[in-house]
Amino acid sequence: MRVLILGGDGYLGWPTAMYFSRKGHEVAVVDNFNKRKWEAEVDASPLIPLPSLQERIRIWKRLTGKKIQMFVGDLVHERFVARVFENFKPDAIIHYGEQPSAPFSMIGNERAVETQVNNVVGNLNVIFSMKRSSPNAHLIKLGTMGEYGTPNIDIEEGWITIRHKGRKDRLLFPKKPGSFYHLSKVHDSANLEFACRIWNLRVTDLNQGVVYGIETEETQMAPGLQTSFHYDDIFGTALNRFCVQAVAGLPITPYGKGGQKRGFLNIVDTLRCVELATQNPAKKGEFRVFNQFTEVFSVNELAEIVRDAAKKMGIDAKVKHVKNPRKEAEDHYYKPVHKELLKLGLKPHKLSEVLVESMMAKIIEHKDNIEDEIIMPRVVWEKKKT
Ligand code: USQ
Repeated sequence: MRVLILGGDGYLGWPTAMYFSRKGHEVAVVDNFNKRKWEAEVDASPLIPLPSLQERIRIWKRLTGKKIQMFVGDLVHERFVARVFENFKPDAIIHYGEQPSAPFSMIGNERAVETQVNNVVGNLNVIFSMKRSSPNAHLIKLGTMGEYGTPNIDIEEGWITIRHKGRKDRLLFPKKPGSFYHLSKVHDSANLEFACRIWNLRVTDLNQGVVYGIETEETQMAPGLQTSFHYDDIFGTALNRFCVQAVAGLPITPYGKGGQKRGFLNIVDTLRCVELATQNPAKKGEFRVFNQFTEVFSVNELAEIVRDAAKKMGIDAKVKHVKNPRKEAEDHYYKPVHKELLKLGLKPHKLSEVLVESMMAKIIEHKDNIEDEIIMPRVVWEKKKT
């Protein structure tokens, strides 16, 4: 297959590129390196310094003999996206190329607009390029479980049949997201569903949970092939942050009561889920949604798992609840369905202490790089007037 990966320089994009390339597919990556710019602007360096994308592609070619093509440009520029599609002619497009952080989108007016313009306009340009030059290609779009929020009912996979006043219809599942970032993904989903309906495109929206992990088989094949691993308050996610906090001798920080539940999955399972989606494409005109996570944990449970794993490694980590910078339910019902990827053959790598220990062992190798001052939350959802 000819696989086009949008956001190929990112935490998931780069491991995905190597994964598909190693399996013999023709791979091209697209990136504008905005994420690196945003990281510099908010002072958030990855734990392990990252070679440029060009350099990683060269290392990969030297190691495997396989070429990964690279297009540098911005998805919000319609002509750039059109040129990439006309030039590469993808069979599958894996779209990670968006601003991925909820706190970043909540810094203020400018970042909220930047997030939504970047994500929504970029996605629209992808849709139009598909329609014009690759109408039979399959788009695998990274959405998020956060689109649904935490409703007091079971969460279905994208769609729900509603009976109302004696009539019924199959509709997109109601959305109640918790940040302008998560909202950008809701808008993407609505645009994609509409495009499938009117132009017969085929799309799989992967409503992914919080990803954790630092390594995949391919990132371990040679020095320099690593992916970006963040632990700061803006681009770092819960479990990754907790592991770094434990290694740094800092308290593990559940926000508020810590009863917030989320779906989680290992980075290795992300790659497999994306592969399963490409191997089993959506039908023409179908907007298909998979809830992509393997386990549900509360933030408190995660903190305890990390604390216990740290103890086994001789680290006496402490859990310290901090004031929640977000506006979110801290004690709630959470039951999302996640059957479709299992039906296609996903064999989850569950989170166990062993895995947490191996993550921490890797973090210990780079302990000297940890910057304590970028760990505590700096962005609040609502500034209280004093
Ligand atoms: N949290 C803490 N302590 C911390 C960091 C986070 O208690 O030190 C809590 C948050 O308040 C939240 C939960 O952990 O309740 C998850 O937060 P997160 O920062 O790990 O993840 P989130 O902001 O939800 O976003 C991440 C990715 C995003 C992806 C999303 C999937 O950054 O790209 O879409 O996970 S999901 O959460 O399912 O929407």
